[in-house]
Amino acid sequence: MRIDILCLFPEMFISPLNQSIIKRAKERGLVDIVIHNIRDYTHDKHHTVDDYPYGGGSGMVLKPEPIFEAAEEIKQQIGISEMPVILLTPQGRLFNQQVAQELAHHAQLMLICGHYEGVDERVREHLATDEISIGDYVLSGGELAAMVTIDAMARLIPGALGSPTSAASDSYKDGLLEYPQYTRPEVYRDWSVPSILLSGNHGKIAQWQHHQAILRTANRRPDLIKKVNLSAKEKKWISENLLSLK
Ligand code: 6GU
Repeated sequence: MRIDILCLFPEMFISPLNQSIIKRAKERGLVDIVIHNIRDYTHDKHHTVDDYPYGGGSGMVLKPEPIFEAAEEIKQQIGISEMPVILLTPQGRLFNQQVAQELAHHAQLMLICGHYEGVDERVREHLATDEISIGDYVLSGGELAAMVTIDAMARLIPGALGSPTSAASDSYKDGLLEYPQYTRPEVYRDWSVPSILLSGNHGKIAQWQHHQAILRTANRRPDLIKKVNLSAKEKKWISENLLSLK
């Protein structure tokens, strides 16, 4: 997978993309991330990337020319004319695990990070093929949002994680939050690990974990539990136990 990023602050990406799972995925050749500074595609003496909005108003708007020229040059370099071009913007569709899965299937992606008050509308209309927001809050720019989406995608690429089952057992994979996890010591400050986990009974353990996952989801994220296909037994179990949870 090759990801080209167009942005105004390339330095922001250096540390986050060179740690942990993304670093390993890059080293293994699973993902190639190329960062481009939109400013490098300007032609004037001051390398102008933004201008005042037509119609007035506060803030500046990113000019279309450097963004189009950067995107076109990159497509030409790679040798493909069509690729998904994603504009990171608070006005985009909401990013979630399903969107991460969908995007992780592409061999090439271009991410455009907006800044200031916004991006000239012609970039949305004639260059972007998709617009994504990472949540209902306003960031100073699309760079952090791009990193969030790249992290979520990279870990889905087969071979990126240490264990092939890690991604499959993640929160949200089956629409449920994760069950509680424990490691040694067995007792810490009087707080014991649930005894079922020490029982060696793998069937019972799996059942406990599943029950914890659905209870936790029902408790904390009623919006998510509505979308999960639960058996009549599971629904009954939730209604009986919902109030007993912290
Ligand atoms: Cl993608 N960009 C900005 N600037 N703010 C955001 C966002 C993106 N997603 C949520 N807030």
